[in-house]
Amino acid sequence: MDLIPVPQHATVDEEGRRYAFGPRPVLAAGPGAEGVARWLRRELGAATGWELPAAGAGARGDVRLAVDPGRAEADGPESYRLTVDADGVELTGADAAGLLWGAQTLRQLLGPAAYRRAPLAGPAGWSLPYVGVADAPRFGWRGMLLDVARHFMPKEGVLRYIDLLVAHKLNVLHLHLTDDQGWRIEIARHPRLTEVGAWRPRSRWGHRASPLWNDTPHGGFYTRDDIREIVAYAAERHVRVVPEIDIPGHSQAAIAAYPELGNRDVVDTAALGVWDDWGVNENVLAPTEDVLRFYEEVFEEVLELFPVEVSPFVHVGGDECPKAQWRASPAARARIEELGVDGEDGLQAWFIRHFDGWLAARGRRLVGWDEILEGGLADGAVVSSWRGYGGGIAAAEAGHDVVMCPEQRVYLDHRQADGPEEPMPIGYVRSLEDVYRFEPVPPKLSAEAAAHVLGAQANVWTEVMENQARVDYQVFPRLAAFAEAVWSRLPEPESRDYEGFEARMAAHYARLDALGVGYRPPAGPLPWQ
Ligand code: TNX
Repeated sequence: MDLIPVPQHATVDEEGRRYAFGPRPVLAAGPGAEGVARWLRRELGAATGWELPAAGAGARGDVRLAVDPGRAEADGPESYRLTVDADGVELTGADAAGLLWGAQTLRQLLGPAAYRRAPLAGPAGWSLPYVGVADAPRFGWRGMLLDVARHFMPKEGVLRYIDLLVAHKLNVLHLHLTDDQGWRIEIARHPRLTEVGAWRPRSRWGHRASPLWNDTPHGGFYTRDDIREIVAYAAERHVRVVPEIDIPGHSQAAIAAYPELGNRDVVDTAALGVWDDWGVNENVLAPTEDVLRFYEEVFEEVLELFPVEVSPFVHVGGDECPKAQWRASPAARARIEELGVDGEDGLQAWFIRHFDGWLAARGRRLVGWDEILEGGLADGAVVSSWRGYGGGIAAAEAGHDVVMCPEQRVYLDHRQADGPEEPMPIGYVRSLEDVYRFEPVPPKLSAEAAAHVLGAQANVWTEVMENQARVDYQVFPRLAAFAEAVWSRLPEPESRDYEGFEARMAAHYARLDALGVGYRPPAGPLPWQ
């Protein structure tokens, strides 16, 4: 059946029988299934030309959708069951999300043409193999981080990525909205964040073969309505969006817009522009009450734009905050005294803990990179473990929820093969096989601590990805391997059947081709890549 990610249980008819659709199939959707019915009409309708009208009273739909909450207990949240036989398609989800994931399986079974936006000419004749599938995800957090700060991805691209996540049964989009190199979300109260902070004169090193790298200015941002649209689009597709506003490091774009946010007693922050280089930046936020208020105002708007149903988790960064300016700044030293915190690290913890409480009081949970562990955290805070598994292990053992995204495994900015022709010379090699053998739960965790691993995400940092073609190249096919590692219940990493996965990938490449995804070809980059 060549399904990716591989389902928990699947059987296919031994006689090879198939259900053949007529030219005008009808759809029966039970209560709670209306959203997925709409999705099928829109997406499968585009590829097949079907209108999928509602089945009349007493008529049996060719496709029958139902939500059966009773199933959640036995099969788990987001689970689905799919049967195809002489009676057509029966798809039942434990919830609407499960139903949507089942619809992805259905689409894969229909074949690559089901991923196109218009029917192909010629004798169509859609059919499905008789199958029985019972499937459920291993983890509730199956995510991808998209860094839209280093290089802006226009709104249409983000919506397309939401569709690509859905096609792989992934359900979290972590949007890295701010960094030294750009501020990408309009904040009405502080307009200079995007008027100034969304634009940089040039990026000093793009991709070596790119005609864009040389002194090309770069910028862009999402308006408030763009964000509302992205969030609504994701919500309809059962994708949670985690907005990230990175503090107190990675903040030079904000300081360029509002110099009072920086450490003015040690640097002339008014002279700073949006950063035109990559790496870890020393221009960090000043540890003042005014800065806290400013960011509370920012987060107030963020919470308004990202409602709790779609974004129960809000990311505050917390990574890579060099302390040199705080060490040099008399004002920061006085603050350390005044607050009675433990040096510069204590100041960083003070920042994060402030927003931890602030977000908790508003019904949200803070997420931060594993540096936030340094300094003590409230119980509800979630840790993104990126510097390997260590932070995640420590956090889980201390009772915090964790999202695993170790750079050694799932940083998709790192190159996927060695070789001089490889267009992305960043980091170490993280091959398709490496990603396939990614295991979110380290074996040394106790069962109790392992229960704190909410799941995992693949991180797409875009320093060297200045357009969608480059993002596609880095993300695919590795995201397909990642999806299987977080959705499916695979054996231990060493005993995983990578060859079997590769064999199934042949069918998956055809789906990606139909979708127009510019993945890295298995034989290596094309000459223009
Ligand atoms: C580290 S991961 C970073 C990012 C970079 C990335 C490049 C993390 C929390 N910080 O700012 O883009 O490495 O691989």
